[in-house]
Amino acid sequence: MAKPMKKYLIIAGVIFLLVVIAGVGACFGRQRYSLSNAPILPDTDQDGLSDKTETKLSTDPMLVDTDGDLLTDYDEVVKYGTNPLNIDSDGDSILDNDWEERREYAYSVYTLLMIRKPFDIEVMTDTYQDVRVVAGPDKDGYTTLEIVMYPDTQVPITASSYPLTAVPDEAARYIKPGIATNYNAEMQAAVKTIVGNAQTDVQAAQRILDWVQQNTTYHLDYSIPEFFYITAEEGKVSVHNYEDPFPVDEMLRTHYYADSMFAERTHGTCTSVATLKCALLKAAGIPCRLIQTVPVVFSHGSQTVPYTNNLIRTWNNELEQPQGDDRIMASHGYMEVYLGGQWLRVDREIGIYCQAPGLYLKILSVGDWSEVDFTETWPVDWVQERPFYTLLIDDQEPKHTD
Ligand SMILES: [Ca+2]
Ligand SMILES: [Ca+2]
Ligand SMILES: [Ca+2]
Ligand SMILES: [Ca+2]
Repeated sequence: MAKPMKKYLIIAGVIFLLVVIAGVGACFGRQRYSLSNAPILPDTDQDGLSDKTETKLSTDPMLVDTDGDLLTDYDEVVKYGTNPLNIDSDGDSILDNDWEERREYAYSVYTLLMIRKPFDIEVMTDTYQDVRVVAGPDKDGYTTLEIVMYPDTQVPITASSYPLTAVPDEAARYIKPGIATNYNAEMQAAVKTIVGNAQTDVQAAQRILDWVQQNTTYHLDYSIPEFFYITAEEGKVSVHNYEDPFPVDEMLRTHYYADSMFAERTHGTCTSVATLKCALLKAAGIPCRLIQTVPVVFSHGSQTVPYTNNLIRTWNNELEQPQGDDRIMASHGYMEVYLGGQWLRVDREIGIYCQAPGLYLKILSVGDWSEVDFTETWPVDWVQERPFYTLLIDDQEPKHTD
């Protein structure tokens, strides 16, 4: 009996793996990048499209918005799929930059979301999402946001020569250590060995990410989003509402501070591993910031989510059906790294929308978790008392396919 059972388990395992691979493929899109040789290409107007690409597209490599419709060439080509040489791509007399019109050439997901602080409206519009405030904050602290997400966006990855010679001030401040991303001299020396003879920033970053994956392990089988308990004032962290049996000092040592995580080759949840990776990237002189995202397909307790039935595509979110005490905390923290002269989302891989299969909305980016305080507005048990509510969600395949 044992053998057939084992066989079934193996088959089940293979099926599971295939589903995971298929899911990952769906999440990241079809194109795969070979990052070890991401090219160094001049980008005169610094819009994210190389001069070479702009010449091929007949856009102006000296001008960020060639047709003058208020959408950058980069956004038209990479994010929206509209024509960067025509202010009205489909000729219906509505300009490409119209909030609805720009959804007609790429797959997009619309959501109406109520959310409490902390979020940063300034950084919420990026290559994957557009955000605007509708109302609020109300008496309970909820602001209502209108959001359009473009999860199919495939960013072109170009590199800069490494070590970096010129980093704009705006990015340079994200090389400095923070309370959590507290790299030290030992880590700086170690990271030199890890990046070795890397010729580009993308190559160096990839080696650091790989090193962390291969040389550190998840510390114990327990999972808390560490920073939900932590505030930092005047350089000191304090822990609130922490009831886990795991001792506080040990939690801080193995999950929060990058220097001790590095020394012990350990890390905690996604926010924790992002801290360690970010500290090592900073130590390598590569600007890095941490981003926090929230799942927009979300329910809690026994609540059903009829709005997800309206979606054309299926976006599995583990939080859709949390059960009892086994609820999964699936807000997701990862990174944005300044590579090839632009900020790229970096999870386990460079330049992808997300690692987890689901729809995640970026709500803020910070140089260090100590710069943000969730403890006031996000209850520790935030699945029950939610700091964000999706009121409406629908998705749309492109109307035009040319
Ligand atoms: Ca350009
Ligand atoms: Ca334009
Ligand atoms: Ca246009
Ligand atoms: Ca139009």
